[in-house]
Amino acid sequence: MNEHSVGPAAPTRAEHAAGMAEYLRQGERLAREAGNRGPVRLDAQGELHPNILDAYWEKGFYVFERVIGRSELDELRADADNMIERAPVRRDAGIDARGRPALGRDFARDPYTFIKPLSDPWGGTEVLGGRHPSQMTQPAADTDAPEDVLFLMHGMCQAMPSGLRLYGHPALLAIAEAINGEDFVPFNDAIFVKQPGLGGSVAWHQDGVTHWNSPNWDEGIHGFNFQVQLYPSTPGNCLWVMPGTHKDGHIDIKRLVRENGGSERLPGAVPLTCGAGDVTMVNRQALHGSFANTSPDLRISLTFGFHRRASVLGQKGALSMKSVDVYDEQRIFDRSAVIAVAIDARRRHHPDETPFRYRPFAGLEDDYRMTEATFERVIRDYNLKDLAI
Ligand SMILES: O=C(O)CCC(=O)C(=O)O
Repeated sequence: MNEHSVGPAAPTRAEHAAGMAEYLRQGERLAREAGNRGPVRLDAQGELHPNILDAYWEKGFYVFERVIGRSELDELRADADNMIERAPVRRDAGIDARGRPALGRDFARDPYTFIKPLSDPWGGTEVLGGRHPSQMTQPAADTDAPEDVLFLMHGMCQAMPSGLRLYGHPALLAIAEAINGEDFVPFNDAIFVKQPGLGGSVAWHQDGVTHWNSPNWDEGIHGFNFQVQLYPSTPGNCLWVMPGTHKDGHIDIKRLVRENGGSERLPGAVPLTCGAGDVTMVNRQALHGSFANTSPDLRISLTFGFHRRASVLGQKGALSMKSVDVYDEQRIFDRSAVIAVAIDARRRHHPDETPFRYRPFAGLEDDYRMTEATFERVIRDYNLKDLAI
């Protein structure tokens, strides 16, 4: 039993899974009705189809199907597995389970976040600006569960060659441009690892923290996140979204849960179920979250987001970048350079693909070719320069 789950109210893993079953079925029905899914459709100019744009702006999410092909998926899985295998054997250990030095001990930012099995590390805490005000159910894990489980992995552009190449994916960058304008900028990245029977919750939240009271607030001001799914994701392990809530301003989540009889199974939410290689796009203002993974299925989601440049420039750092005084031109340029290098890394690996043309770096491509020196200059510890708002 994990320390977060003691107390008479904590269901066992099996009880939690059984208790979720009807809610998951309802969610699947709502998801079918909501639609908002299909392949990426770009016109001859590389512009995203207006129907997709309309659907995204109406509901605050979209599921792009079959974006990542088989061979790229295999590369991503192998690199993600390598990161998982090279994680420290315990939270603070210097070695992995095979006795090798753990990955990332020399990274400026620790690539690994561990939690107790089936716990909710953020709900009801002040962590991350207190944006997860209501704690999810924390089922008791099976007695043979490990003490800690991997929850998040950071720095995919540094730690995973295929992760850097993914960051330069032409269709995904075309979508980012369509949503956030041709001078769009990056946000951050994180890999959510939700192991079957062990993975924790992400309590209901809205991502953005900076612009709720901005005079120019609108439904896109906090940007969006992609999630690239390495495995099929199911209602039991996937991300859930409350459609249309990106338009609602800052939501009183505690009240929503209270008015739902204290239950986190909020009515009207839809599960973003996916096939392997599908990519979800979720507005960072949409109410979203995921439940303790008491299902038998693994989810690994490569999560990375993009902003409008105007949303970030001149803003104070927030969330994991709280100590930053201001995001100035130089910082934005330096972090955006990761995209330029990623495009070149991808071009070398996929010579038959038309590379994305990232307007802020037009004419500067030769300065951002993927070489060892460029890796050291741009990619090493790039996530210290994340642009969180
Ligand atoms: O994938 C998840 O479970 C949570 C993702 C999330 O909350 C986010 O990307 O903001």
